Amino acid sequence: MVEMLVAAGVFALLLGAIANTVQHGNQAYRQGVANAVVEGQCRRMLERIAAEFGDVDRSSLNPNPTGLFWTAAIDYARANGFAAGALQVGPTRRLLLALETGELDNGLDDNGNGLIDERRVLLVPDTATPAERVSLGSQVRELAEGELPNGLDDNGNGIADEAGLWFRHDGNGTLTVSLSLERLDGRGGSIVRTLTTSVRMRND
Ligand SMILES: [Ca+2]
Ligand SMILES: [Ca+2]
Ligand SMILES: [Ca+2]
Ligand SMILES: [Ca+2]
Repeated sequence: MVEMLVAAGVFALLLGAIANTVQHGNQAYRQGVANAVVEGQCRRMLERIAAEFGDVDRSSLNPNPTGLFWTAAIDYARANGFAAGALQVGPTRRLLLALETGELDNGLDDNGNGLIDERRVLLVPDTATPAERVSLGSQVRELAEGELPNGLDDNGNGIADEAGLWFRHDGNGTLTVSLSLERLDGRGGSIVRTLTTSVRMRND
């Protein structure tokens, strides 16, 4: 009888340990899936943005963010062929960060999605008609990962208070683009992912 009780006790302990392990495993699994979703979203958005600049005439950048200068809004023109020996460019395009629908820039979560002052990336295919815009994605952070609004370079990348989307030109045809996304993890925290890429522009 004593052996049976001990065995039952051990069995109960074992079951508890297994349940605990499964629960933690599930949490870790869900966290891993959520991280991968945000990372995938960030990668797709960044690739889409970077694809805008593969055939851009580098002299068309406005502003031209060189040195310690960065920008979250940029105008540019894409090459679309040659005519009479001269490069032809299409209409001036624009990428910019805009406040998410329902958000005001006030340090509060106005639209109730748990994110504060979050942005979306908009593409204007022709600045002659600026009201025609395409959204390239949402959940962009107001500031880049690791930055506080204090005039300092908190994340040590050489520029201060940069936004969740920023462009920089090395002055020699390479444009760096960085994107920081944030999403709630459903457990009171948030998932932040930042990806950075570089694009070689045209020089014609
Ligand atoms: Ca919000
Ligand atoms: Ca707000
Ligand atoms: Ca910085
Ligand atoms: Ca800062």
